[in-house]
Amino acid sequence: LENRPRIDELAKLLKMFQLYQSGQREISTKLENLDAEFQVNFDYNPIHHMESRMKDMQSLLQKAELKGYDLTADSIQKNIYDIAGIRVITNYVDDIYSIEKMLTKQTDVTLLRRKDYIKHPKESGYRSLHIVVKVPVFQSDGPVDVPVEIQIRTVGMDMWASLEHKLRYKTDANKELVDKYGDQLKNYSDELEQIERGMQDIHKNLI
Ligand code: 0O2
Repeated sequence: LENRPRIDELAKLLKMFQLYQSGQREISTKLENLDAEFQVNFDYNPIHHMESRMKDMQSLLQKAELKGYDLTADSIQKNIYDIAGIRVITNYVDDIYSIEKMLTKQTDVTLLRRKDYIKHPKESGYRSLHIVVKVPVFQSDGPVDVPVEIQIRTVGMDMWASLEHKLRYKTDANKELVDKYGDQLKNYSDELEQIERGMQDIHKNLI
């Protein structure tokens, strides 16, 4: 990194990290509570599992630099929304939208951004619902609103995204291989969508 942040900016960034981590915990707890309530009332869990991650400082600064933002806590806070991230893996496609609805209608949760890559999949075949919500974190001197990015996807979409991510970013795959497997994966993404919808229909008919 050419423009490393100054020490006082670094201190601000570390403070911001702590705050965002609290925001992440607030949202994780809300999701866990909703899932637990579903188990009691409907004998069904919409959430298969959840993963939380904080963007590490290096990739945060790299992203800010790449996008041309100032490497200051203020600018990063204003422009980057995925510092605190939660991935929610559901059993079925409909569970994705019910979880979104149940979470965003809570009075202390506000929807800031929404990208529906299920209705509009990416060129690669990537499918997921991405939302950014803000939630208040109560600090010693009062509440501060914190944005948290939530990626909601089915087990099938998650399996697909992990393999595709590996193909594109993790391996030093040559272009030929990336093209070949990329096309194959795009087809699998469409097939998976059909299979998951078909399985959801069976599931609904069994209730
Ligand atoms: P990581 O470590 O997974 O977080 P923005 O964040 O809005 O400024 P962008 O590119 O508009 O940037 O965000 P987008 O595309 O809505 O979401 C980015 C994240 O979605 C990526 O995070 C991936 O996790 C996932 N993603 C998006 N497109 C694809 C895709 O084609 N294949 C796979 N496997 N995942 C995808 P990062 O930034 O890679 O890092």
